[in-house]
Amino acid sequence: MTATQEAPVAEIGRDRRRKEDQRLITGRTRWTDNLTLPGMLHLAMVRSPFAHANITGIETQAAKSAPNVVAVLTGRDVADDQGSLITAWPITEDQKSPTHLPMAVDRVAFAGEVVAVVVARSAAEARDAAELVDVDYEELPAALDLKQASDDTVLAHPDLGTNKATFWQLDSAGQGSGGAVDEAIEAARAEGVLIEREYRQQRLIPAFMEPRSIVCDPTGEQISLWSSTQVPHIVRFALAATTGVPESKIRVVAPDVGGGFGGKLAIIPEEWITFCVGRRMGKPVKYTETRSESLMAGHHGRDQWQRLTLAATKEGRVTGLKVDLLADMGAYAALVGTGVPVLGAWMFNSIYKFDAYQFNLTPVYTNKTWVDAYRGAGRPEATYAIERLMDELAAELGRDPLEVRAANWIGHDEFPFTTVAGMTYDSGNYDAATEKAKQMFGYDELRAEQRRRREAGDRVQLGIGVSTFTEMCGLAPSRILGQLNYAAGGWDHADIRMLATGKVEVVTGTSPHGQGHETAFSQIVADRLGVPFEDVEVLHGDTQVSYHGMDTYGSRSLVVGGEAVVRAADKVIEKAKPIAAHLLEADVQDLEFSGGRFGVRGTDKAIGITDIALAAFTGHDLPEGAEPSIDASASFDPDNFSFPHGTHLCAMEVDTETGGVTMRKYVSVDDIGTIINPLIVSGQVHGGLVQGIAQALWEEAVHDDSGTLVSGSFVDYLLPTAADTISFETDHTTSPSTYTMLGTKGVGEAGTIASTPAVVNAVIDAVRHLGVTDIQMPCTPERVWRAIHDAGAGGADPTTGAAAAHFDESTGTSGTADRTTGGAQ
Ligand code: MCN
Repeated sequence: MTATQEAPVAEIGRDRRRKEDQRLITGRTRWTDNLTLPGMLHLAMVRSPFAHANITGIETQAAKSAPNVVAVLTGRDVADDQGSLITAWPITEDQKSPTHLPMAVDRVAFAGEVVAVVVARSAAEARDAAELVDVDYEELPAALDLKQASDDTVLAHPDLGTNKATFWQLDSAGQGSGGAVDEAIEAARAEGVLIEREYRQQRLIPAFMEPRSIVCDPTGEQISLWSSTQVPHIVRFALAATTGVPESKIRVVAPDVGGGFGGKLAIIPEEWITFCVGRRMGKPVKYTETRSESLMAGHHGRDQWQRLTLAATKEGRVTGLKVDLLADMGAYAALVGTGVPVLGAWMFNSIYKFDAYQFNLTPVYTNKTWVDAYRGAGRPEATYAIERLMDELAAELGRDPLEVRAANWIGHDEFPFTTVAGMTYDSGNYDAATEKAKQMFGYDELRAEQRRRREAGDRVQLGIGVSTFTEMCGLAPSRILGQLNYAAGGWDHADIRMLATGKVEVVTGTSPHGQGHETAFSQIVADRLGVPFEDVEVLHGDTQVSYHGMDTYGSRSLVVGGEAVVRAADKVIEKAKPIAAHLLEADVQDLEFSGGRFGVRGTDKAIGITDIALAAFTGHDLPEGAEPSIDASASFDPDNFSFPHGTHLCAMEVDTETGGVTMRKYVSVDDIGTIINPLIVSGQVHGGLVQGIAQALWEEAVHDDSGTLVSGSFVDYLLPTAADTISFETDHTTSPSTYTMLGTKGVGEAGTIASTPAVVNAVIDAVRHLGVTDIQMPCTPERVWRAIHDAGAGGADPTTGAAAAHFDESTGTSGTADRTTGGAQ
């Protein structure tokens, strides 16, 4: 036992390739759909082709007689078992939430809703037989357009009497007064600058790589459910709450999951149906959705209309912001769907200081698939609005957009800073991130080039887009969630098991689906306990292994789950200390822990923590009263969110004759506090950027007049590939969070939140001199061309935005637009 051992290299901050990569990238893992159990049956769903219809009859005989069909069950057949799927976040006490049965019984409320399920010996036979189920529908008028639906002329659910779920407000002048913001608006109208705009957040589809798949095995002591989900703990809770089966009798396993992006943050009808059918059959059953089902009937994201009024002085100081938001809920209140726009409510003010703010939210039901979290959930929508508005303000004042932002943002010496929306930001340095981004981007040079090209009247014009964003992540302080009527807490949990062989097992309540927790959490534990990175194993995603947890979403896993790991590690050290003192024949007070070893100050006597784990395991020589284990557990509930920020700069070239757009340069400087694994972080930023850029340029879920999803395949829903993007330049600054022991902030959504406005601002900046002040997303060549054409034809309306006046949802043909069109080189 000596203290003279080399201290391990610091793991935190080190580029580590992901431990998970080998099995994930080579496809050697077992996805849910790979699972085959003895005697397993297969399910296929029968789905409504109508957006809104009464079910007047279902004929199942032909399907039942099909080869190898074991059963056909309709909603009525399981009526006694069915309860409404839960919504965890009714945002007000009086929120109206339509009953959401996993299988419709009398009426369907969106195209794709399940009306029956076929059980067969193979998936192919189940699908073939599903075609034979004959459902009689009586079509009803459908509420499809968000704005029209808010007028209640056609009801998505006639029994609710309205499409409006509720009304929710945040008002800096006190609930409902509106005084402060109205005063700011009137003052700006009289002698300042007033920017009034209406922006559309189009509907998006969280198109993860692995479609959802579920296996239920009811044959054991417990009912086991494997699901490609982000939230095994929430699924277990929801199944117990809606089926009456005790939680302790349900095991939910999320094996390796091929992405989620919020789209697997739910208890989905298909999970409930698979669980229910498995129990009824008494045999293992499996359901795997097709890609078409995934796009059509999984939940969608965004889908809002934002009416915005920004008040400022002539000198460019923002004085107030009013937001009136219509949010499409789709047919049902999803798990956290109504809460998504509420998350945005605290972000419209972003990094800017002003005194008057009012946010008015009306969530509206329509006859389309329901809307829930999609990467960023509420925060990208808010960031888009404010970052577009700041550009409009700069344009109105004829000033540089970064200069106008800098004049309004919180100074780095002003933290912690409580915003007009009531959030207290932990830390940040907007000047530093912006300066770094400007240097990397070559901001001044590109502005000079832009001027030259404008003066020369080039066909291809250059635009520069800015987004100086912040977001709140690390969902979430339970206390705040409680105040917001959220049904659960926001804590997370970790167990650390110090094995006798010197290895360390870490159990986390988070449930990664591509984020690399096994690697990053191993790095944290390796540093904290001074053990080799390779000796740490991180377990997750099985409620039997990780009994407590709140899963993965809201960029929470590191700042909540990772902090629980830190605290558990510290408890391990505390537990090991008296044993170390005993074995070293020293006083506890004289011990210091460093590099994985307890040493006696002033001597060379020391003992490694893994030796203490072995000593505890044998129990041969422990101090009086010591447990024969140094394992420890910790739950962590954050005091606050964490507030990453950054500056993103984008250069776009726009062909003024074709409307084609080409990205030339993208620079991001993110500040996420302490970074655990820079390689993982840069992967997260890159992936996030692509998703945000895709909203700006390509993706849109389009329904036709009957409510059928037109962009129902990847031919029409333009999910980008690596070939569609350029090589991004990413870097960071570091303002450690003051709310986490490691100083970390989340990163999983930052790229998506920041990039959409940067890109659209760049496209508009390229053609602003032609009179264009707005182009609705996605900025397809057609929309860009129309905006330029209409502005040139005198159609530009500086108050409402040229293209907004011409935006026609029915011709919103982004689904068939060619993303390579344009050829602006
Ligand atoms: N990290 C780090 N240092 C930091 C912050 C994070 O090293 N300062 C690491 C973390 O340890 C973790 C990863 O970066 O390995 C992401 O961490 P975090 O920001 O905590 O986000 P979560 O792990 O909670 O992941 C959720 C987030 C969300 S909300 C969406 S949506 C999203 C995303 O992550 N969906 C993803 N990234 C995704 N990545 C993949 N591959 N697939 C998805 O579906």
